[in-house]
Amino acid sequence: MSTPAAPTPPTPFPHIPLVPHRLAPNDTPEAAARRHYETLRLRRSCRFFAETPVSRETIEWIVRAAASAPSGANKQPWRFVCVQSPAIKKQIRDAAEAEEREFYSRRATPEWLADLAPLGTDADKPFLETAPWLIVVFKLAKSDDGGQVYYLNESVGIACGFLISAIHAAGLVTLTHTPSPMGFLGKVLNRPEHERPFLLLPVGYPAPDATVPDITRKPLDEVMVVM
Ligand code: IYR
Repeated sequence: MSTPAAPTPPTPFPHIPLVPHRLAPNDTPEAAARRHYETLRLRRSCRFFAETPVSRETIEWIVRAAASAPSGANKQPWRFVCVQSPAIKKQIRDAAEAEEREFYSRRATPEWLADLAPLGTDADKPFLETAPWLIVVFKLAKSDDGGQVYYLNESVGIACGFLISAIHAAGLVTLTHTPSPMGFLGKVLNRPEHERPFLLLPVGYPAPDATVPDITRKPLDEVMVVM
């Protein structure tokens, strides 16, 4: 954002030595990868939040982690709008629930509703007010300087993956909420036209009595092909 608009840098970026992320001397890639998996597999999408506050500093580290993601031509085509204002959270909840009522009563196909039924979701979204923070992720259809962006959905999708794992690493929970259509988010949050809503993630501590559906992931041999 600080550099003036320049279509192509006249000279290549200088290269500097890679700073590797090295494991401890007695650690192994197998053990490290497994530990990471064991941590990530504890992550669950959670719809029930405690009102316990989360500091702004925590959210800032989480957003730094997300914004460290790779992106097409390093354009970093994302904005993370972090909402703690109860009044704005209420506006978002009211508008999201209006869309969701349309979705559940009219827009969703019977097959979609049948796929959602076992998860027990409905148009009520109390978590949009109980969670101490809502992170609304916008994708940038153009750079802030008006320049092109590349692989927009891939880039922002990767950043959202980083965001979700950073939330988990901080001992917090979230869920990916995708009210559809979500144009209202740009209006409520007063965002410029080139910022398009992508995902909405409530962030906080789980409620003490939070439950999650008893679902599992496909076994490795169903998701992995080795040749
Ligand atoms: N956006 C709706 C519906 C919904 C869709 C899918 I796909 C889910 O996995 C869960 C919900 C809602 O948030 O309720």
